[in-house]
Amino acid sequence: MSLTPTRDDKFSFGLWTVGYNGTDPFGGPTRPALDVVHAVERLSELGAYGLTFHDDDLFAFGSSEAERETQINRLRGALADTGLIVPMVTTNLFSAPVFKDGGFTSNDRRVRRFALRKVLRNVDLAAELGAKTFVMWGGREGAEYDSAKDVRQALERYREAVNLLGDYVTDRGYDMRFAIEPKPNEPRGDILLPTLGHALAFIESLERPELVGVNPEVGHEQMAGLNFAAGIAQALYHGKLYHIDLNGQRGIKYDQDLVFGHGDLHNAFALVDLLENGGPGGVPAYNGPRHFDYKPSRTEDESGVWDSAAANMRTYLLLKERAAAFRADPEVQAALEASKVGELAVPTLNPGESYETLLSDRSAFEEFDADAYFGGRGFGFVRLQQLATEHLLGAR
Ligand code: GLT
Ligand code: MN
Ligand code: MN
Repeated sequence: MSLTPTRDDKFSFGLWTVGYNGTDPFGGPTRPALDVVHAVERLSELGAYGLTFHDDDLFAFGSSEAERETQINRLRGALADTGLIVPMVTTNLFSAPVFKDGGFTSNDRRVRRFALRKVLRNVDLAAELGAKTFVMWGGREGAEYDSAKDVRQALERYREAVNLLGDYVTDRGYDMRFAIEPKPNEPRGDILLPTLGHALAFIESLERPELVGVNPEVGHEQMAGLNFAAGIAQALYHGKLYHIDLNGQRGIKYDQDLVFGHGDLHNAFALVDLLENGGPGGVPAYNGPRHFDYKPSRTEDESGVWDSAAANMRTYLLLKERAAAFRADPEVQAALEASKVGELAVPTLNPGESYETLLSDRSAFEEFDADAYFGGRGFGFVRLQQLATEHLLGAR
C-alpha cells in the first residue's frame, strides 16, 4: 500500500485551513495571508484532489462584484491548471459583525433574510464550480443565555431556511446535497444542533430530508466527550454521512483543530478502518471526500503549513495500511470470533418469528440458566483491543 497521496484517495482541504494565519482570541496573525492560487498549486503537488472554501475565504465580505469575479476567475484558472476540483463549498455566516447573533436563527429577521440571500448566492457559485456538497456549519446559531433564545422558534427558523434551500436546488436542477456540521459550543456558549445526533433528528423534520445529511468533525464530537467513530457509524447506518471533517482533538476543551491523528489515535484508527473497510464485505463504507479541517498551529511558518497538510494525508494512509493489516491478521480474526463480534449480525429472532414463538420457546427463558450461562468466561474484548493497539503501533 502506498503512503504517497493520489487523487484517488480523495483528500481535500478547506482554504481556511492551510490559509489560517494564526489569529486566535489572544493574539494576531503569525503568518502572512495565503493566496488561493498558491494554495491550489501546493495542495495539488502534495497529492490532494480538492479544495473547499467559504465565500469570504475567497473574496472578503463586502467585496465589489468586480473583486468577487476576479477572485473566482483566479480560482478557476488554478483549478484548470492543476486538475484540482471543488467537491464542497460552504458559506460564512459567522465572521461578519452582522451575524453576531447568528444567520438563519438570528433574533433579527432582517439579518435572517440577508443570511439566506448570502447562502443562495453562494449555492449558485458552488453549482457553477461543480460542488456536490454544501456544508452548513452554524457556529453563531446559538446563545450564551437561556433567556435570550427561544430554542424551539430558532429550530423552526433553521428548518425554514434549510427547506428553502432544498426548494432552491431542486427548482434549479442542481446536483447538490447539504451537510449540517454540528458543534457543541465555540464561538457561541451553546450552539444549536450541538452533536450529530441532534442534527440527525432535525434532518428528519425537514421537507426534503433526502437532500440533507451531516458533516461531522472529529474534534467537535470529541469536545462533547463523544466517541467519533461510533457517531460516524450511526450516521452511516442512517445513510446520512454526506461529508466528513477530519482533524485531531485532545479531550474536552476548546476546538483544537489539530492534524488528523494528533489527538485520539485509537479512535482515528477505528474511524479509518470503518470508512475504508466497514462496508458490506469489507469494502469502503464511505466514498466521499476525506476532508481535512485542521489549523496549522500558529507556531509554524509556511513550510510548517505544508508539512502539516502532508501529515494529515500521510497519517490517514498509515492508518489505512494498519487497518488492512489488522483485518488480515489470523489472530485478529480468531479474536473477533472469540469475542462474537460477528454474531451481532445474526438477527435476534428467527426468520418470521413473532413474540408468540419467542414466548413459547422454553430454551429462551424457562430453561435458560442466566447465572450459569457464561460459566465464568469473558468476551476477550481487551485482548482484541490490544491486538488493535499492536497493529496501530506497527508491532505486528
Ligand atoms: C470554521 C469551523 C469549521 C467548519 C467550517 C465550515 S468554518 O472554520 O471551525 O469547523 O467546518 O463552515
Ligand atoms: Mn473544529
Ligand atoms: Mn469543520
